[in-house]
Amino acid sequence: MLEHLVFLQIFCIFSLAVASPWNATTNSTKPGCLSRCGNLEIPYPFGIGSKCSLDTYYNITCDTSFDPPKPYLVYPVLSFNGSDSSYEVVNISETQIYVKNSEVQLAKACYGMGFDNKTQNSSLLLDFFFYPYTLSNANQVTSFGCDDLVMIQSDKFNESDGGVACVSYCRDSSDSVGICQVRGCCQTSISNVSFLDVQLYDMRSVWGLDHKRFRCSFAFLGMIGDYDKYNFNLSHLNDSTTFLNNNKEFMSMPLVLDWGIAPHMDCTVAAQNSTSYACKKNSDCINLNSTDLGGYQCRCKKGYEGNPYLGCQDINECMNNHECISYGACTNTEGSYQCSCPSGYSGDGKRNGSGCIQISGPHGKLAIGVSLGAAMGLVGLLSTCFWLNKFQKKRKTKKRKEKFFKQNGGLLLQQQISTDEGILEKTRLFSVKELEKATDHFSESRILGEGGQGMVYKGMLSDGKIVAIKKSKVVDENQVEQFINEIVMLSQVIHRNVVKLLGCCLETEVPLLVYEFICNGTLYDRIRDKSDEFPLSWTMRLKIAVEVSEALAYLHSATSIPIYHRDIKSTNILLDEKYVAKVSDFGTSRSIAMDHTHLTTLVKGTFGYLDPEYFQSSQFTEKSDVYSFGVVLVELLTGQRPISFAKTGEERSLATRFLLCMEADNLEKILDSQVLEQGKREELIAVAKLAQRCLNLNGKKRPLMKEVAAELEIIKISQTHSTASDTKYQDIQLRKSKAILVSDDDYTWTSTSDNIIPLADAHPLMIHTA
Ligand SMILES: *[C@@H]1O[C@H](CO)[C@@H](O)[C@H](O)[C@H]1NC(C)=O
Ligand SMILES: *[C@@H]1O[C@H](CO)[C@@H](O)[C@H](O)[C@H]1NC(C)=O
Ligand SMILES: *[C@@H]1O[C@H](CO)[C@@H](O)[C@H](O)[C@H]1NC(C)=O
Ligand SMILES: *[C@@H]1O[C@H](CO)[C@@H](O)[C@H](O)[C@H]1NC(C)=O
Ligand SMILES: *[C@@H]1O[C@H](CO)[C@@H](O)[C@H](O)[C@H]1NC(C)=O
Ligand SMILES: *[C@@H]1O[C@H](CO)[C@@H](O)[C@H](O)[C@H]1NC(C)=O
Ligand SMILES: *[C@@H]1O[C@H](CO)[C@@H](O)[C@H](O)[C@H]1NC(C)=O
Ligand SMILES: *[C@@H]1O[C@H](CO)[C@@H](O)[C@H](O)[C@H]1NC(C)=O
Ligand SMILES: *[C@@H]1O[C@H](CO)[C@@H](O)[C@H](O)[C@H]1NC(C)=O
Ligand SMILES: *[C@@H]1O[C@H](CO)[C@@H](O)[C@H](O)[C@H]1NC(C)=O
Ligand SMILES: *[C@@H]1O[C@H](CO)[C@@H](O)[C@H](O)[C@H]1NC(C)=O
Ligand SMILES: CC(=O)N[C@H]1CO[C@H](CO)[C@@H](O)[C@@H]1O
Repeated sequence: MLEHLVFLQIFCIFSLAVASPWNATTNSTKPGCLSRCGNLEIPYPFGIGSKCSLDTYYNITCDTSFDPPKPYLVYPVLSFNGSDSSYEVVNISETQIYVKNSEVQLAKACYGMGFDNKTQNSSLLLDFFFYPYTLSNANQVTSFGCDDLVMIQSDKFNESDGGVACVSYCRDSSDSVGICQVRGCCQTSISNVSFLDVQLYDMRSVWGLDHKRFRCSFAFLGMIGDYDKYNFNLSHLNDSTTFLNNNKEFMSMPLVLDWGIAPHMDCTVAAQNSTSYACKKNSDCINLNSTDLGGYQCRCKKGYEGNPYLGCQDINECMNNHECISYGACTNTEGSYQCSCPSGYSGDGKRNGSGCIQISGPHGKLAIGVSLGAAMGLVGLLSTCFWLNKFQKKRKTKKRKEKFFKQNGGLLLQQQISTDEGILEKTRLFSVKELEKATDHFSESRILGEGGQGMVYKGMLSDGKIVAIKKSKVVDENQVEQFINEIVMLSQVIHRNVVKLLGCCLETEVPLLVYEFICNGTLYDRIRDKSDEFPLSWTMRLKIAVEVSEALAYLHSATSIPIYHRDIKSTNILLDEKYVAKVSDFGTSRSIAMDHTHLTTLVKGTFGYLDPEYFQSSQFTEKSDVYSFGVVLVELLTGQRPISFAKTGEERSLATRFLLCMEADNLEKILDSQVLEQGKREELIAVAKLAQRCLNLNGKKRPLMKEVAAELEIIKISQTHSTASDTKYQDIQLRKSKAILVSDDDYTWTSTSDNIIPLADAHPLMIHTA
């Protein structure tokens, strides 16, 4: 019986197998062209030699000096030393091409050169803008180093758009082994782009901190996951040659390119020119929406097979006699086939159609007896398959659900629930079914955004409630811990300016969190969306600052155990329909009870908001949240991004630029023009000074969050009470005596105009000199 089951399952697997896209038995190359180089088949539009490829972009050379021979893409890629080199082709699929060239995929920087002449800096720059390739989102940039920043720019034309960054970090000098996602390594995924500029910087010099630990840092472009399995010796980071020689694997990883035809063109436009149109006989054209450039691909029509770029041939469905119920009754037609039934029977005769049904009379029954019997047997077999599969699936699903529940910290949560009944009250457990229904099976069209931790989907529950569902990107124990952490954390918090967690689902491979849906997007987007009908006015900005500071003050001091958010940034601040701010994303948050006095942890957070003191000491304090909030305040004042790719050196950091402007008595240089227009100068100065105190490099000198909230509240109240709306910001001069990054407590300010601003009573905070 058991063998039968095994046999049945094997049969089932075979009957469900899918045909490979490139059919090896039909010609996949142009007549007279080589079809393979070494072990790799080269299908048209790619081709070896002149006239064998569609055009020069798909031209491949076969280097026979290797054994087996190696194919190369002729399309030249500019390597860092200025000479042309090309990609070795590893594999070609219907939509993607896997290539490698260690020179082009690597960026390195060695600091304090001069005493070591072996090493040289190199940068990583890829530009496919005019070529039919894009970097697939299966790639990522992995950077190796201690205290190094990798900046990734993916917008060819606008330096201020499309930039991301990550910091590779080592905790202390006793660390000796680097491991991705743990120490000495950071990774950043890239979405489908045609341009990439990767640069390495020394974090310590950006912040003026003390000496570097290792001299070199590296960044590699490769596929997600490829670099995760290797450990490396951190001390090898002192010398470029040593590091590369000891980690040869890093140099041989391929990257994936999505390929298509004619970037900057879609099917409708392409089809208008019949000479250049690449989709040949019996094929369909499909637009490539997945790339930032457009372009198209071709596919054989249904009922045809072959290479769509050469022309597709009719499939002779009758060849193997599998399609029709009765033997010999199959007629192949162009793009399809027909089956006939013996006399006395009607129907389409197709196995997967209505088959043949007896009309009447005992003769017909006999005539078709044999084949009908066989067919019945097959139907029986197939239906057994179906039920067997279904049964197996059901059992598997149940087992999987149980496994996931455990793996996802369901037990951890249950434990928490048993010790704290409050969690159960506030956190609802959703079933997978319910959430799949709510999100259309996690359809791509429902994606709201993508965070460091995972995807966020929009969904509608059966009761009509709109929710946001967060799904972790990878199955990783650390992330599971963060998810459970977020559940426990948020179930303790009730505040109108903190996003509400409705419940979670632990039955899936990755745990899912369900939140109230906040409709007006992130503060980050609202600040920059100039096209917006309702650009954020100064009054609204101030209101948002008050709300966020109140939420943080509440987390720091009003909850039973203090909670540090640890990832305050404008993309984690959501705005609802009334522009009420809601703080979100508590994945990295910690309540202080979990880890008593100091939170000595792996540095987490987003560069640009990261407290330099925390970076240096690895000790997260409540003042680290204050620093990050200070950066958000500066964003509200200036409308600029926390890191700028267009600037160089320390100017890259908005916080530093802001502090420099404050020191140079030049606040108006950096303020957003709309803020300058709408805000009264005393308000702007007060908020700017508060931001400056939050950004003090010395955490002890930063105000407490509840002090920040109180000061902002007073500024807001004085704004509403003030009637003199025409006292606009004029030439403000800020004067400061000490060096900017050391202390900023002793400000004086004067105005060049005669408009002496009333002191003390109306604006007591402006003369704050703690
Ligand atoms: C490839 O084409 C041949 C001949 O047309 C056909 O018999 C075969 O089933 C096809 N193979 C696949 C995998 O589609
Ligand atoms: C396939 O290629 C071979 C060799 O180039 C040629 O002889 C043959 O006619 C081609 N077949 C088709 C269907 O194009
Ligand atoms: C492909 O490259 C080879 C060698 O570089 C060259 O001789 C040939 O003309 C090229 N063909 C096309 C179509 O660009
Ligand atoms: C540039 O790098 C390539 C690839 O490593 C190498 O073959 C070539 O000799 C180098 N050219 C110069 C001028 O250094
Ligand atoms: C090429 O890709 C195909 C399909 O993705 C895969 O089956 C095959 O193993 C790959 N070949 C190599 C050499 O990586
Ligand atoms: C190499 O890069 C580092 C960091 O960007 C820089 O400080 C150094 O001056 C560069 N060295 C050379 C020789 O270009
Ligand atoms: C190494 O570089 C330094 C400074 O750039 C130079 O003075 C020295 O002569 C170089 N040494 C060698 C062996 O090239
Ligand atoms: C670059 O982006 C900025 C801000 O998004 C925008 O104001 C500017 O017009 C853009 N420049 C170009 C050339 O697209
Ligand atoms: C790392 O490399 C250094 C120098 O090559 C060596 O002394 C040390 O033992 C290595 N450490 C480990 C953990 O392999
Ligand atoms: C059609 O494409 C061919 C080949 O790319 C080109 O030479 C020709 O100018 C195009 N015709 C039109 C009308 O665009
Ligand atoms: C591409 O975009 C068009 C229109 O924007 C849409 O109709 C089509 O379904 C999309 N195709 C894919 C494969 O997503
Ligand atoms: C699959 C994917 O990430 N597609 C994106 C590629 O880039 C374009 C434009 O940048 C986006 O619109 C797609 O959603």
